[in-house]
Amino acid sequence: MAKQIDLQDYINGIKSSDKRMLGKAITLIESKKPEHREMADLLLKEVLPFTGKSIRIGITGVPGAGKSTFIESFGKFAIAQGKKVAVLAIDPSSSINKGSILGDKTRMEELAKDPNAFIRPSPSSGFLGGIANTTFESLLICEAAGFDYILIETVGVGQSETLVNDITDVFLFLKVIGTGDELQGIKRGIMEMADLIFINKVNSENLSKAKMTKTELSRALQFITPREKNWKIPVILGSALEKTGLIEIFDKIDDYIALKNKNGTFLETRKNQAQKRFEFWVSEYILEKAKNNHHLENSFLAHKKKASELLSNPSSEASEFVNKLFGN
Ligand SMILES: Nc1nc2c(ncn2[C@@H]2O[C@H](COP(=O)(O)OP(=O)(O)OP(=O)(O)O)[C@@H](O)[C@H]2O)c(=O)[nH]1
Ligand SMILES: [Mg+2]
Repeated sequence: MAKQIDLQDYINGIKSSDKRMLGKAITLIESKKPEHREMADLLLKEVLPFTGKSIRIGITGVPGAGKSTFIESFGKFAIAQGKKVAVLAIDPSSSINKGSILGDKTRMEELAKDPNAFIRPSPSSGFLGGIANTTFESLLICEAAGFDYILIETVGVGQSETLVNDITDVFLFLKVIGTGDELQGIKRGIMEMADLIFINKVNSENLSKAKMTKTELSRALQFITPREKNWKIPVILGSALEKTGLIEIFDKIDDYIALKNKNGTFLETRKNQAQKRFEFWVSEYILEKAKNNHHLENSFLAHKKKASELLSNPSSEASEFVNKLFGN
C-alpha cells in the first residue's frame, strides 16, 4: 500500500511547486469526506501566509469562443515574461460535451507540458450542482505554490460567470466577431462584469469586420458603467490561435490591477469576496451538519418530504426546520 500522505508532505509539495503534489493537494481540498475536510482545513491554514500574491483572472465567452485556446496562448506568453501560470478550468457537467475536460486538456497540451504552468480541471459535479465548489480554495493552493497568474475559465453558461467573478480580480470577456445585430445577444450582465474585452479569431481576412464589431461594442459600452472608477473597458482585437493581441491584454491587465491598487479597490474587493465566501461555507456546513445529524435527521427529511408533496411552501418548511436547528 502506498504511504499515506501527511500534512507536511502536502506543505512541502506545495512550497516546492511539485505539480504532482499540487494535484493531490487539490484533490484533498475537493474531497467531501470529513477526515479529508479536516486535513484540507489544516493545510489551508498552513499555506495562508503564502497566498494572496497572484493576479486572479476570470475568462468568459460563449462555448467555442476560444477561451481554452486563449488561455494556452496567453499562458505561454506570460511564462515568456517570466511568470508562472496556473489554470483552473471549470467543467460544467459531463452532459455538456462542448466543455469536456478531455477537449480542454488536448487544447492546452503545450501549456500543460511547461514546467512553469499547472493545469487543473475542476470536477464536473462540483460546480453548478449545489455541491460545494472549491475552486477558490484550489486557487489559494496554487498561489501558495508561487503561481503569479491564476486563470479561471468559465463555461459561459448559467451562473458560472457570477461564481468565477466572485473569486477573481479581473474579468476578461472573449467575443467572437459577428454581425452587428449579434450584439443584442450578449447578455448585459456579462458586459457589466467585463473589465476587458478581447475580440478573438481576428485575421487579415476578417479585420474590417472585426473593426466594425469593435465600434459596435464600444458604442454599447458607453451605456455601461465600468466597475472600476476611471477605467475605460478596452476592446482588443486579436487571435488566440495566431497569438496576436496578447501583449495588449497582458499590459491592460497590469494597468487594471495598478488602477485598482491606486483606487484602493483591489484589497477591498478581495475582502468582500472573502465575506461572501464565508457565507457560502456557513450554508454549506450547516446543510451538511443538518443532513448528517441523526437527531435532526427525521426532522430534516420530514420537512423535505412535506415540501416535496407540494402541500406546503419549501420556504416555510426550511424556515421551520432552521428554527428548530437553532432552538427557536
Ligand atoms: N481561426 C481561429 N480559430 C480559433 C481561434 N481561437 C480558437 N479557435 C478555435 O475555436 C475552437 C474553439 O476553441 P476553444 O479554445 O476550445 O474554445 P472555448 O471557448 O474554450 O470552448 P468551450 O470550452 O467548449 O466553451 C477551436 O477549434 C479553436 O481552434 C483563433 O484565434 N482563430
Ligand atoms: Mg474551453
